[in-house]
Amino acid sequence: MATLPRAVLPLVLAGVGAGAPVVAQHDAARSATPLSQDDRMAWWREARFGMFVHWGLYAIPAGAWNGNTDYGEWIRTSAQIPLATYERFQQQWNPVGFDADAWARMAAAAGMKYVVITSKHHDGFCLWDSAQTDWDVGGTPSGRDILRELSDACRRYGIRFCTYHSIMDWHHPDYLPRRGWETDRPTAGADFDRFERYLHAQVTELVQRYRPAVMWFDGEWESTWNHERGLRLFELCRRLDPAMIVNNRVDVHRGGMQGFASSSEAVGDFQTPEQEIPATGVPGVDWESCMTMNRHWGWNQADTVWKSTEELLRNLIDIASKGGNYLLNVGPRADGTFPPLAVERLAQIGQWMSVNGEAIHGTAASVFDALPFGRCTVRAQGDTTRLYLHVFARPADGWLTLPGLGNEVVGAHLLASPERSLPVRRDGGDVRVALPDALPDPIATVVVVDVRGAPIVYRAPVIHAESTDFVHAVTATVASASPALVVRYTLDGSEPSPSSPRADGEIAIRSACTLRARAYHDGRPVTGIVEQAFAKVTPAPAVEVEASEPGLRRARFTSVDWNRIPGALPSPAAGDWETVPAIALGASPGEHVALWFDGYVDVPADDLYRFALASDDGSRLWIDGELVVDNDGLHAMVEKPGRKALARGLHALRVVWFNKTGGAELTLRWARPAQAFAAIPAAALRHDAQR
Ligand code: FHN
Repeated sequence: MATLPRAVLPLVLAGVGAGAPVVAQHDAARSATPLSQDDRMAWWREARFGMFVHWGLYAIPAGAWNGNTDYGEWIRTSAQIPLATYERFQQQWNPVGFDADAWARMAAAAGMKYVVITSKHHDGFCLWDSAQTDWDVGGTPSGRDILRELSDACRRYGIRFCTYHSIMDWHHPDYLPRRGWETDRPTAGADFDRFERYLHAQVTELVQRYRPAVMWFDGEWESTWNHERGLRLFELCRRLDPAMIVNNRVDVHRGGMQGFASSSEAVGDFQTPEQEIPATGVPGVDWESCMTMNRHWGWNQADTVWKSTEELLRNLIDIASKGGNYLLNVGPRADGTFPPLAVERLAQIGQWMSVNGEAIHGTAASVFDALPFGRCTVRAQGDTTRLYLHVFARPADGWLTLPGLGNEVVGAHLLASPERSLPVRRDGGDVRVALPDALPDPIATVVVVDVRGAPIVYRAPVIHAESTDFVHAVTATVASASPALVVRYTLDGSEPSPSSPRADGEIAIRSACTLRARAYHDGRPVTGIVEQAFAKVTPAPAVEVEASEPGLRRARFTSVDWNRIPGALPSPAAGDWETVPAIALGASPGEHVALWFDGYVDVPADDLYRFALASDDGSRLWIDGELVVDNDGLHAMVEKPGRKALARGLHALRVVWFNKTGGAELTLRWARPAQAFAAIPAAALRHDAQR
């Protein structure tokens, strides 16, 4: 479905430049009426581009320790620096070159609409004078309140002030787990609930003192943090400031660096891919790719591997063309100045944005699939739509082809030269625009194409269904690329025609068939035919069990060093088995551990059952000896699907899970057709009666 720009709240934003009026930090969103998600996200979606700042005590060693020069903000634990040694940096903290206005001015000039600064990174050191701890700038010779100076400067320069805040804390005595190598810091007396209260108190300080527009959590992946704690922290943020945006790392479902939550219970206002750009956007889902300019987040003076301005700008364009935001990082030096190579890139980005910023800010995702010449961003403009074509590579014939564009074209020109129209012609279902011989910008020249009405893209419709096989029935839908197209379908294998039924809603399928569909515009077929076969399947028969008892049997293996589940599982001794009521890990499962669940699932009725197996690290699900879900391997929390047609009665069920190190999670859910996923009830889990 074409993704059109969402309504953007009229924002009262100051112009760029010292002395400009203060930005109304949450605008209309601060009104007493309940805030809609669109209201909350409006300025953020309009922004498209922000600055990440990783700054703290780790900038003092600048990435070097004991002869190794490849450290960054993780230096305290990567270099295994004892706490007492690391604490000495606090007295060396003296950022005499820190100029918050200079930072804000560079961000604004680069076209960045918000700044996210590390209020506290994993080392626990706070860039404000917190009442909760002395491990902060208040205890340094300079004593400067970095967050106060930067938040004030952001307001002066018309950009939003935001804070990154790490849940993981390598300094606080109540935070667990300790680093594996930190044998000199006893855990006796450590109270994680007390740490959670400390965390809440500091977040409350940050919001009440500095009013961040975004709370960017991180460090949520260790076993002591869980969904319940994340939900409490998210709800605290909502209570403190309903207009404040909170990322998905407040919770535990982001699934590693790909950053998109994998669970329906996950909370957070936007998804957070890191150091990567997703292949496509996700209509209706807010997301932001955070990336470095070189190879480190925190300042590393030896890091010479800097991305070019071309790469950084094309990342911004690619991300915006997928409907996402780009959070580009700067790691300031210990004295508070930006590295010169970062300053240079920000200025060059700013030059491009000063000409082409309207092709980024306030735009929505492309209405096309891949474009060989570059990218597209979109802006609705009343009864027309503006397409911004970002040309990375000039086609050999000098023409840009817009595949399947069905709209009438109002006009086309270079964004930089609106006075000069470009030739446009229709070529069947495509529109083509002639480029001038010389493209003004080698990184990305923006061509504007204004079209009448909402975008109409003659892209083939997409068939969706929970499953392509079924026992009783299955429901299918056919999605169109544009609301201006009519999709017609057949179920008897014949070609759709203008008189075939419209695929406007759910299509019930009760017998084996092939669904065929194509799109029409003004009665004309304008796409090819898509098709999907659906099969009626016979449920696997239930197994005969002489006698069974409630619960599953579970065996625990320790000291395992698996990267994948072995083909031949170790044989548990009879005494290693215990009976459990559910497929769950229980308290603190630990590391280098594996669990084997064995027994039966009591299926209530003949049907096609879908399964969702989620785990950190690997897991596999067998039903009646058939591998139904393979979620094996070393990974963060990831959910994988599977399905099997099962007759009413008992079916053999086996789940194997392992955790090598770090986070440990395991959930298995199931669903019948058109039902939501849910945990398998304890009453449905049984095992052979003890012989
Ligand atoms: O461990 C951090 C890392 O230091 C950095 O802050 C990035 C930026 O998002 N986040 C974590 C790694 O995912």
